[in-house]
Amino acid sequence: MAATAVATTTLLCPALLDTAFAAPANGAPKVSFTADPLSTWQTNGIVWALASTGNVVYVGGTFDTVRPPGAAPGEKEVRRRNFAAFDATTGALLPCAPSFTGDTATVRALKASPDGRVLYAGGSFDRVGTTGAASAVALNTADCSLRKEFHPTVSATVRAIATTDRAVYLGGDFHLVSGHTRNRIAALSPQGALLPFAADIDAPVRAMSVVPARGRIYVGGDFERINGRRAHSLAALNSTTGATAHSYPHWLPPGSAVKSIAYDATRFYVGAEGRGPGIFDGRIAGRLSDDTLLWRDDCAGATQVVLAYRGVLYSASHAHDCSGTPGGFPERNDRQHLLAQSPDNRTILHWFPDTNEGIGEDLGPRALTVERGVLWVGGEFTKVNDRPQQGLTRFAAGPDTTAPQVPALSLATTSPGKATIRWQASWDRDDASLTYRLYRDGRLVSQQHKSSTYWHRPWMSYTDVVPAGTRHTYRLEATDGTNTSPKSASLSVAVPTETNARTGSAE
Ligand SMILES: [Ca+2]
Repeated sequence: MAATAVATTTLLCPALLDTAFAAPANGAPKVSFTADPLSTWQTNGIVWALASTGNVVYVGGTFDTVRPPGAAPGEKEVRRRNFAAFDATTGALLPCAPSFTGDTATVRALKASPDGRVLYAGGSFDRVGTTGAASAVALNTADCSLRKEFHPTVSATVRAIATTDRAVYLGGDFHLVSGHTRNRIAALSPQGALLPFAADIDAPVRAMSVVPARGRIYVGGDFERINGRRAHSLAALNSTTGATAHSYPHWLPPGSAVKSIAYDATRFYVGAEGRGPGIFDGRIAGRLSDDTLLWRDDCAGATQVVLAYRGVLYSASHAHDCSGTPGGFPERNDRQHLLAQSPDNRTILHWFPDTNEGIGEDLGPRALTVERGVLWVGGEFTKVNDRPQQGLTRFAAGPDTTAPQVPALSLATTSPGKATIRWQASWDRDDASLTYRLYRDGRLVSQQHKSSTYWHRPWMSYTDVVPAGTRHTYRLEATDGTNTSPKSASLSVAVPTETNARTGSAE
């Protein structure tokens, strides 16, 4: 089964919560993916939604074509109108390709049924293939055919979908569903009949996550009131009736809105985006059993999506200034667009694949899903780890393929019989501790380990004891344990005699 998140909704299969995996001996959870992207198809526009089931990843958004890995925009393009499907393991483009069309057509939400047999799609569109539709449809995953009985008419954009065995929840901007008043949230049976569930919400719903075991659906968005009472941006509703089960009046400041909700066995997680002074852009964890706030992470940089998978909380944002977060970084010009954190205490883990901000609102990644152990990332980026890659990328448990850059050597001091060589630690996107090997005249003289991040690269040194008056060449290599850098440029050192002045030069 898949753990799935899109920009608007997340559901984690509790069976995936392997507690042994989640809590290794040193206490820090283990990230399931390297930071090296797998070869992946691309889109020519923004990916807003991802869903996965049965070794297929479904991609929705605002795009006209997809193109193979490595192709530049305009090259080798294949027609796909706002929807595409890929083999989750190989990444291959699949023939499942209904066109979602209409004025300013876009797919904003995708969600599989719990049994994986049906894929629900929402957004803003009035035709799917040759069939008329009204912003929400269902596809049979077995053959990609439209489920004819599921054809609600939704009066405006659908931005979030959540599913149980009995209900399909739609959230968004609408007021009417199949001719009945439903203000921004509605539930249908899997056969497409409108259910009595109703909640009166005063502004768009952008995120939903339903917890069947607790009879609740968590709802996030731009709203201030639900069912006639104040509920700023986040609420839990009775999943049968729509009655407000809990609101969280002080969890988010004015100006911040929930963009994504996920949960695991014991907690739920919220990702928020804010505008203006004093806003909240980060992530919050709450306890499912009693709605206690467990932690708030106030990194800056608009969180678009959260995903809980195997004991780690993944998120997409443009994080900058995480100085208040354990393991976090100070304000910098370069923003970090993907994060892995401990769900226990929000500690930022050493996993730093990155995208650029790209097109659209310049927000980088917007959707996440995991299928068959592969993390898929969709959004509006045009680069991944500084290389061209648009709209989609993927990360797997291996292989780790990138060697750390090798630092330049410099001469710190010499004295008769001694030379001190120094260098600044390198960094690696998915290994905190790197090993540095220093060679004198081709022979290993020092091996040192040092932890580093891209914002904290300590200086390192080695004092070599050599006969006075001799001349030597030093080179360095850095390894993450799997990939070893080429050796550095050599540093030539003349070790002085008692009467000789100190000298040293890099060649
Ligand atoms: Ca590595």
